[in-house]
Amino acid sequence: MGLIQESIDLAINGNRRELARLLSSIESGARIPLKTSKPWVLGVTGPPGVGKSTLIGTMIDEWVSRGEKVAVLAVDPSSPKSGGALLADRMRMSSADSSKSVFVRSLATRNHPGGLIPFLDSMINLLSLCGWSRIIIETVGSGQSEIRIVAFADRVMLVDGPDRGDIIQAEKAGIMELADLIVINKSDLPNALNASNSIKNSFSYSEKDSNKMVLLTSALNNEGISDLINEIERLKINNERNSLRMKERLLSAWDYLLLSNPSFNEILLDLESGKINLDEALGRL
Ligand SMILES: Nc1nc2c(ncn2[C@@H]2O[C@H](COP(=O)(O)OP(=O)(O)OP(=O)(O)O)[C@@H](O)[C@H]2O)c(=O)[nH]1
Ligand SMILES: [Mg+2]
Repeated sequence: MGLIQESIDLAINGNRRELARLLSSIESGARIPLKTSKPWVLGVTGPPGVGKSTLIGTMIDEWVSRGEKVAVLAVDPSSPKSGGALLADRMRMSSADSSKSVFVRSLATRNHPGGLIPFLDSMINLLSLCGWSRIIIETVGSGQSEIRIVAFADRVMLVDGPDRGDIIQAEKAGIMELADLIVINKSDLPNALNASNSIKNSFSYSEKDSNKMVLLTSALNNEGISDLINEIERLKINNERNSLRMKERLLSAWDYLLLSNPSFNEILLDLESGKINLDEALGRL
């Protein structure tokens, strides 16, 4: 306990090695006692290859120039050249001063069959306590598990490309519902404006979506980034979406509890062999 407190104090005073070590301990199951702080978290998700990491890189530059300290948790970076590694390379190349204001960490869900839930919250709290004023969670895709991860953020940004197929995917998965802000990246490509107009058009028919922002950016040409940051800073917590997010958080905590029940596998076997039925299995759990 004393040692851990010492380590937390060092991390709070800016020791990045200590911070990294604490994050690893949390990832391997340690419960670290933290004073509560109010973290600022943005969840970023969207289909593979739409430019999330590149865009986050430009957003970091903008935030750092405004005096913020930005930490990124890249969940399941799909290739070593994207996600965490891409951002880390980028930060190494930028000036020493700005790299002091940036912290990037990759997380792999495959190491955690029960999901990231038990430690994502603690990691975010620790980062916030250590002075990281803007915390970003990047995930790839728009399925159920991504929804559950971005539900840990109080603000959610969906990034899409100019390709209509990607957008339909997001609508199907329900991530569109959860997002406060939709960004069509690659605005330098021909179909981007069309894609953005068609989303705006579909929102205009629905009362709950009519105030949802749709923005165009080109991470490649650094266009639209400052406007994007302005809009994100201005976002108000939307009660309806907030309650959707709370529901996802509760459901994932519940799933985790269920999966980590020591009798789970035994009950599963009894179900398989027909010894018990579903109701009885639930009762035992
Ligand atoms: N034309 C164009 N290309 C872009 C833009 N932003 C990113 N790219 C390119 O798109 C490709 C994918 O970029 P990433 O930033 O790795 O995309 P990602 O969404 O993080 O990818 P995953 O993490 O693998 O899902 C790279 O080749 C980028 O250079 C943009 O605004 N315009
Ligand atoms: Mg990426």
